[in-house]
Amino acid sequence: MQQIIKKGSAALLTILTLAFSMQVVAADEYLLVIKDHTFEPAEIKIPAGQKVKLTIHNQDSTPEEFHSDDLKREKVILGGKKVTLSIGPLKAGSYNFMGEFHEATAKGRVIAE
Ligand SMILES: [Cu+2]
Repeated sequence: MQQIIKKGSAALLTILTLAFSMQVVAADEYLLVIKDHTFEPAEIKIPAGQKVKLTIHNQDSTPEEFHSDDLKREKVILGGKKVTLSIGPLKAGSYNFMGEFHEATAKGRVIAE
């Protein structure tokens, strides 16, 4: 009986450890949606001094180019597709980005703090 309990606690510990590491991964990942040639959200806050993943989901049917001189990133995302970029570690500050194919409406910024 006691052995069964021990095995049970080990399994529970494994589940908790797994859940914790998954949460850490999720916290490092940010989602940016392109819809109607705009970015949602237009402002993304990330921790300064830390490398993060930015997943951009283009929900429009036309291609868009995520372009940022500040972040030194440039990536074409086809209609309906997702792309994951890694950004940072960044110094505290504001970093502009835009959709180069729809500059008039597709604008946003990353705030590192
Ligand atoms: Cu460009």
